[in-house]
Order: sequence, then structure tokens, then C-alpha cells
Amino acid sequence: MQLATWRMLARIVRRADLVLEVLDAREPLRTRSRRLERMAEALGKNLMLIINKSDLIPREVAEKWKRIFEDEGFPTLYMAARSHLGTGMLRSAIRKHMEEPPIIVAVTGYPKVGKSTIINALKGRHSASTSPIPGSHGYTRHPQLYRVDEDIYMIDSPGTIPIEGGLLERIIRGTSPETLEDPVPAAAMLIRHVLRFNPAAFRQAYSISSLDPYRIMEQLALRRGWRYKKTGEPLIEEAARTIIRDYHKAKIPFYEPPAPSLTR
Ligand SMILES: Nc1nc2c(ncn2[C@@H]2O[C@H](COP(=O)(O)OP(=O)(O)OP(=O)(O)O)[C@@H](O)[C@H]2O)c(=O)[nH]1
Ligand SMILES: [Mg+2]
Repeated sequence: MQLATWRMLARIVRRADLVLEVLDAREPLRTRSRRLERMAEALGKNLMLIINKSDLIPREVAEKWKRIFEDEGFPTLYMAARSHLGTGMLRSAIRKHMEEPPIIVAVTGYPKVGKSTIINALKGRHSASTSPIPGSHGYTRHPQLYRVDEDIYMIDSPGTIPIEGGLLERIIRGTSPETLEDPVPAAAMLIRHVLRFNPAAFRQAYSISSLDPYRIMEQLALRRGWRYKKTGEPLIEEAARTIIRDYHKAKIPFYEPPAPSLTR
């Protein structure tokens, strides 16, 4: 399964003139994939890092990450696709890589980092044809090719990076809570992680001021009226799933402070 996905990703990268690796601004390092970067390099493709959801972090933090990644040799741009911020910058950065129009851009990244939102933001008021360009058929599963400008095409999923890593990494990298056998320990781990960097995160997201992961889940369940029918106990599994989902939807405010030494 993972192998098939990597193979699919390789096919998309091979097809593209430029690869965008989309990162979540709250967790750029944990949403980064060295393997994808090595793949792009091996295939001789230019790769640009996009720090998305930058509305969730202070500007100077975004600037710091940008500098860290550029020092590593990657052109980097930060944006907030949901609020259409930075789309002009992205458009002109893409144009810089265009040798001969049109350019095909692969939008890759872990699930939920905002790949589709970026494509939609770029489509904006420009003509938004979704018809595949010649030569794109022949894929077993069709990558979606979007025309976002006269001379810019973008490939959306299945440009997803296969999720790997420990439990926390897998959650941050977009694992759907529905696929977890028990979402509670996973959510507890995520809550602890978020609280380390923003003790006010759950107060801001849900007006819950407890700092104990299980209390937070319990209070969220009670507040939303989620209870076991038989016992009336709070249904914390539902709260756990909601918190993971809200994290993916970028509703929980926190960010990892920039630190190059953490770079893996
Ligand atoms: N705050 C904030 N949220 C964003 C931004 N961009 C995307 N999101 C949110 O992040 C979530 C995931 O966005 P998608 O565009 O669906 O992400 P994706 O990478 O296409 O996800 P998959 O297709 O599932 O892999 C959605 O709830 C978006 O609204 C952004 O710039 N800022
Ligand atoms: Mg998508």
C-alpha cells in the first residue's frame, strides 16, 4: 500500500516540471518529507517548500522558517491559502521556474496540509478548467490536473505523501481519527504536545481551561452532549476524534518554534 503510493508519487513528480512540498506552518518539520525531497532531486526536479496555514503563526516565525529552509537550499514561500494570502507570490515564484509554457506543478504534501485549498486559491477568479491536458491519461488512477492560469497546470492528489512515523507524527501528518482503533491515547498525545507550546490552546479553541488531556476531552464531550446511552458517562472517544479533526482543520492555535537543529 505504502509502496504503491510512493510509486504513484514518483510518477507524478516525474510528470511535473516543478514540485511543491506543502508544509503545515504549525509543524513544518513534522510535515516535511526528506524522502520526497530526495526523490525530486534524484529525478532532477526543482522543489519549492510552501509553508501553508501561516495565518496560524506570527509573521516573524514564518520568516524564520523561510530563512532556515532557504539556508538549506530550498526556495521557500509562506502563505495562507484559505484566506488567499500569498497566492500572487506563489504564482510569480512558479513563473520563475517556467522554461517553456505551460508549466506543470505537482502539489504534494501530507494529507490535510492544504493542497486543494492552494489550488483553489490559485484558480481564484482565473479560469478554472479541470480538464486534463493531453498526455495525462494513462495513469492507472487519475491525478487531477487543474488549470489555474493560461500557462500553469497543477496536479492535486493523489500527490499525497504516505503517512509514516510514530503516533504523534502520524496524527500531525493527517491520519483520519476514524481509522484509529482507539482515538483517545492519540488525542491525549496531541493535546499534550499542543499544550507544551500553547497552554491557552484549548481555552482559545473550546473555552476549556483544564490542562489535563482527559479532562479536556471529558469537558468537550459533556459540553457537546456526547454521552454513553447506558451509563451517561461522557463519550470521550467522540471528543478525541473531534480534537484530532479540529487540529487538521487548523482550529487549534499553536505552533512549534523554529529550530534548525530539529531538522531531520
Ligand atoms: N487556517 C488555515 N487553514 C487552512 C489553510 N489552508 C487550508 N486550510 C484548512 O486545512 C484543511 C485541509 O485543507 P485541504 O485543502 O483539504 O488539504 P489537502 O492537503 O488537500 O487534504 P487532502 O486532500 O485530504 O490530502 C481544511 O479545513 C482547510 O480549510 C490556511 O491557509 N489557513
Ligand atoms: Mg485535497
